[in-house]
Amino acid sequence: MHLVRYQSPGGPVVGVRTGDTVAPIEGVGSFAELLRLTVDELRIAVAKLGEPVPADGVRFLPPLDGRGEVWCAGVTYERSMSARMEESTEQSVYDKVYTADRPELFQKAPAWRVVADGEPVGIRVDSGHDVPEPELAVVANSHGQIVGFTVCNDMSSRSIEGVNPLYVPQAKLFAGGCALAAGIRPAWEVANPRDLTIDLVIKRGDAEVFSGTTSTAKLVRDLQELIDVLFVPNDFPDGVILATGTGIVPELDFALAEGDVITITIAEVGTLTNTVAVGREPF
Ligand code: DO4
Ligand code: MG
Repeated sequence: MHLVRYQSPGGPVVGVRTGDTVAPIEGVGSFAELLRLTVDELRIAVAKLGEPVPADGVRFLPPLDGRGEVWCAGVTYERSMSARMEESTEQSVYDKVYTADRPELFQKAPAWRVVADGEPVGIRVDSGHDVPEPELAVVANSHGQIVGFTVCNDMSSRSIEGVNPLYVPQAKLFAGGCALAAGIRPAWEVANPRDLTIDLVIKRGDAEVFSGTTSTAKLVRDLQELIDVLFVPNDFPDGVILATGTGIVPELDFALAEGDVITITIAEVGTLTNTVAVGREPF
């Protein structure tokens, strides 16, 4: 089962996708409302469904709305640390944060900036070296409880971050820079979120130009602890999605190009596919 948001003639609908059908959740008008329920309330809500329709005629929207936000954790896998130390002029910040008590957390995008599955993701016109970052994303309700998991692409400019880590906001926050898969797999259906395979495939035309794989077993941070740190100074009245960092970074000789098709698959959670576009349009 996946919790989904989808377009209908009357506006966005919140529903449940099961196999080839989608059904609205009765009495829940937005994802913000859904993410104000406790996990126990959510389990009851998803049992009260309206009339199902075939999923193949449905346009799915990102699973976040209202004041929802996407945040990211960084340098949570050894590979992320080593790749950044290789590209950066300031290496020590990365090994320090990898082992520090306080994780690196940054705000990635408000709900309205998030790109849906199937839409283009962006790279900046003023960046020469860009990569996708395939990440397990934890979905938390307004109470700080983990309600489920989805797939996030934390698109990143290696050339901008590599010059100076203080440029991270510019390397990470730009039009089309954050994509989320269409559905949220409820937490109660994922037996062990710390043992999920993450696959990344990048195609250029018919050619596969990059593929990589990792496992969330290599993530060095506890998922609930990351959420707890996020909630210490903030409230998230409409919920928050926290991408937990990348464990797949291509070698330095690989860079994305316009038209590349990026597919990220996380076992038990979902798949996210986007094509790369350059610049601010058409996001
Ligand atoms: O330190 C910069 C960001 C790191 C990041 O996004 C990641 O490790 O996934
Ligand atoms: Mg990242």
